[in-house]
Amino acid sequence: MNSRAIRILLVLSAFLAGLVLCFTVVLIVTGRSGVPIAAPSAIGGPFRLTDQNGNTITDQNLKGHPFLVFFGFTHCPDVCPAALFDISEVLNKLGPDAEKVNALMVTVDPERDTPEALKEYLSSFNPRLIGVGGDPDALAAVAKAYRVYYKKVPLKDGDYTRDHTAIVYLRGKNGNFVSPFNLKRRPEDSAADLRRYF
Ligand SMILES: [Cu+2]
Repeated sequence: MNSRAIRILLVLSAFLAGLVLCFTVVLIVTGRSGVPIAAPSAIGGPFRLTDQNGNTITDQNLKGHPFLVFFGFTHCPDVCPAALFDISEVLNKLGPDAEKVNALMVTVDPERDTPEALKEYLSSFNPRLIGVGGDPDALAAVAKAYRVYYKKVPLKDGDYTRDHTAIVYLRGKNGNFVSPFNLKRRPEDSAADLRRYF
């Protein structure tokens, strides 16, 4: 074997060793979470709950229009009111076209968020917003389907708050999952984005 062939072999083996290393790193990185990343179609699912007027609301009722959905609660100190405010701004920007979209807050605090409490709370925001409550087990099942985590956190005064996932999801008019919806931009930009799904 001449020296040129040896050099080529050395370069080749270094390249292969690098490939093996890369592959191992990829395996470690992707394997670390232990759970496979959910396919988008696996986020969310059918539900049968109660809106702030005491009427039954199901995923079937929402078909035909895209909808935004997030999980929250009326006693939330900051995240939920901010999300409701942002969504209201987007709906305001849509004007009459706001009728072509639905927006839901599903409660993670069914003990306090009765239909009456949801109705009272949402009266400060865009009237298109739907507050969704219902049976705690049914709500837990919906949250699980959306990969939403929530937990009761006791406060010093004997009261409690809730930790919760605060992602706003966009679902298409067929009920299919589209993506998390970005509200960290100008409301007119969010509104323009939503129009693409009418
Ligand atoms: Cu909140």
